[in-house]
Amino acid sequence: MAKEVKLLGFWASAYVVRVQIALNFKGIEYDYVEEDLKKKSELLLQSNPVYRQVPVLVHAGKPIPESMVILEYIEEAWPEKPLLPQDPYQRAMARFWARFAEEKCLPSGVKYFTTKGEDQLKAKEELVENLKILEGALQGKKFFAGETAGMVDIVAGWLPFWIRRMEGLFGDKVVEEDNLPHLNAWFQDYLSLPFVREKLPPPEKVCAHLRGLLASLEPN
Ligand SMILES: N[C@@H](CCC(=O)N[C@@H](CS)C(=O)NCC(=O)O)C(=O)O
Repeated sequence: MAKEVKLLGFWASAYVVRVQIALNFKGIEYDYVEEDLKKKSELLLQSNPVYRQVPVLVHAGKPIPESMVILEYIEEAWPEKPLLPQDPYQRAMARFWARFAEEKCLPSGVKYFTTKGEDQLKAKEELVENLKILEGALQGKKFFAGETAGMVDIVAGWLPFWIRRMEGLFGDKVVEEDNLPHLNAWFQDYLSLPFVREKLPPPEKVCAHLRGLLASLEPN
């Protein structure tokens, strides 16, 4: 029988993976529908006519696009096992850091991945600067949310997996014990959480996919 929740996704998308991790954290059952991004389904085009992108969460027939919006929706629709703190100030600050991770760290990570030479060195500097600021939000805690992971961990959660893949591809180190000790420890702690690990795509397959993306950026 079809489930009440459906997720339209693409296996190598960090945006999709974060939604899968949140659903897994909450213990929500769903049907996963893999999209061919070169030949998008009618359901995807109708569900997200503005951006035509994955992820889209369909709950009781109603589509919700955009991963950050989906995460907030999941939190509100299934309030048990909260991802956000109950205290209004702490809640606001969690949203602040989630937004910082999304609006500052993610674009600088993309810049690092898509540039070369001098430009990549500059992009790396900018990325490390932003990660130092983000590291400050850990404030000696194991996770951004405290003893267990929460919203900020899931939003910033692409970093541990995808940064390590980029480091492997470029033979470089961005996050290590020496420059970002707390974030480095968080990388390991986050990736070892069972509800996270279960939803990560195979690392080798992701490396091959990233190599393909890099090749597609090369001028013909
Ligand atoms: N801001 C969006 C980004 C989603 C996104 O970039 N999805 C990509 C896959 S990683 C996609 O659907 N690409 C297909 C396209 O743009 O045509 C979110 O957070 O959900």
